Amino acid sequence: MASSVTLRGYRYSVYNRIARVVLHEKGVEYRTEEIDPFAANVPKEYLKRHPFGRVPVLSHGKFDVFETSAIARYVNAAFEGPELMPTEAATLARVTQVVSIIDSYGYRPMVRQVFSHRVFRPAVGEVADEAEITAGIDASHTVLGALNNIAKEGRVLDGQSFTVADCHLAPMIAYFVQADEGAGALKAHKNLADWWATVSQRESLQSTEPGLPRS
Ligand SMILES: N[C@@H](CCC(=O)N[C@@H](CS)C(=O)NCC(=O)O)C(=O)O
Repeated sequence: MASSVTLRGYRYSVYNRIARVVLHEKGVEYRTEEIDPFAANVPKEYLKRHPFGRVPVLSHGKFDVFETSAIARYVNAAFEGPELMPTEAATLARVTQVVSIIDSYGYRPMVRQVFSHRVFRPAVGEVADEAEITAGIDASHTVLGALNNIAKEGRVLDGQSFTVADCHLAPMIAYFVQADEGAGALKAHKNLADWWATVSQRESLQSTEPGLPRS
């Protein structure tokens, strides 16, 4: 029987990968539909599901949901499989905080500036802007420092527990460290680097590796 779950997204989107990591961790079967949000003509049908034209959107039967942290929490609650949302108040606060930190302060500098300019653009034959990379690395230090403090405290990002925070952060770090400057910046934050060394080996990360396009 065809799966009732569809993930519409762009193969190289870090947010698309977050949703995929959650689906893999929960053991949910799903089909994918490729939508490039950067293309000139995003299909009108897609914009009905996502009025902001971003990716991804998850559909479960007739139920559609966009915003990746909502997708992650929905998948966690709607399906069997390991529990990815802690209930203890302080631990839950840390999970929410990690997701919010990386969305609000990390995605733009670490993915859109550092990864896109150092790794993705050259892969598709576009020119990298060194000033963007420098600005992204400068901004990443505060983000990595805050996340390192959370990892050091040990409620989440300890390399043993596995929550929505790990699912959300890991694809961002995976892109960031593909740039030498990103890998160097992470090294300065020992607890976070130790977390990454463990989490990057998980099956859900390995099997959702998007690779790079060819120019
Ligand atoms: N707040 C959204 C962010 C999603 C997002 O920004 N996705 C990027 C791809 S990684 C996108 O669709 N970008 C298209 C654009 O910026 O026009 C979420 O949590 O799902």
